[in-house]
Amino acid sequence: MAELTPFLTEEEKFLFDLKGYILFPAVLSDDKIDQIKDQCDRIRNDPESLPPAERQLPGGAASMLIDHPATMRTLHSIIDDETEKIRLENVFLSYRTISDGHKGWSPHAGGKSVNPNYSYQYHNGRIYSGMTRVVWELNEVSKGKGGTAFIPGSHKSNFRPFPKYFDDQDSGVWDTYSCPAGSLLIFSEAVRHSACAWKQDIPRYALFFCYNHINVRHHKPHFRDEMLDSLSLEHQRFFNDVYHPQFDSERWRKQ
Ligand SMILES: O=C(O)CCC(=O)C(=O)O
Repeated sequence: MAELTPFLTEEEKFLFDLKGYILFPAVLSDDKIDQIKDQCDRIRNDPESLPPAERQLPGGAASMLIDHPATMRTLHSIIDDETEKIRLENVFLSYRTISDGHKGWSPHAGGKSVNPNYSYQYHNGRIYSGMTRVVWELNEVSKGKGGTAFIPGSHKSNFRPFPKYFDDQDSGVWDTYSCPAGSLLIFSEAVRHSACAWKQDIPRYALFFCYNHINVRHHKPHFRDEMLDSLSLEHQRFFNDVYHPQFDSERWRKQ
């Protein structure tokens, strides 16, 4: 993988702002993909074969993704440039097969919002994104065969409700992607998006990490203490409670 710049390049920032999502192909090595998939297979089929702390994501091998440099340079560019102001509030595995009967198409979100959860703002040369999904595609995805679909730019659209006819998968306003295994997809929850029925012989194997600004939480907390306690201190900080870190300072602790 080429050397990463500490923040998104001007071109990457432009594309994320324009579309509301960005794809980085082939970020993870095969070796790392295998380690994480092995953990996920065991969670699905044989959780007892893992130590208790690794039976919940993002414990165990998956913890290497919590602050992966390719994620952090993006989050530092679109949520906050200080790591301590970024939270990780939800993680799940999206495992889909061609025959699992998953409902597939389900467009949601989109449009400018003053709701802090789904907030997406541009101000003075920088992006302020609220809830942001970081998706690791651990298997290859072919375009139109089950990756997440988006209406590019819809995080900034003004008219609502969204006209029903544009929610049709064939309306012509939707886009999606193909990518090799180990690719990284990052999108603002504010962009209109949808799951798609999975149409490939290999399963969808995607890990969804949901980040947000430290002052906001959308999901109900569900992480178990034994998993959190097993993480390094650098990783534990992503699960801090929802408050501004200034209250950790000596001055506020004395009050
Ligand atoms: O399953 C997908 O591809 C999309 C998931 C989704 O809709 C979401 O993360 O809000």
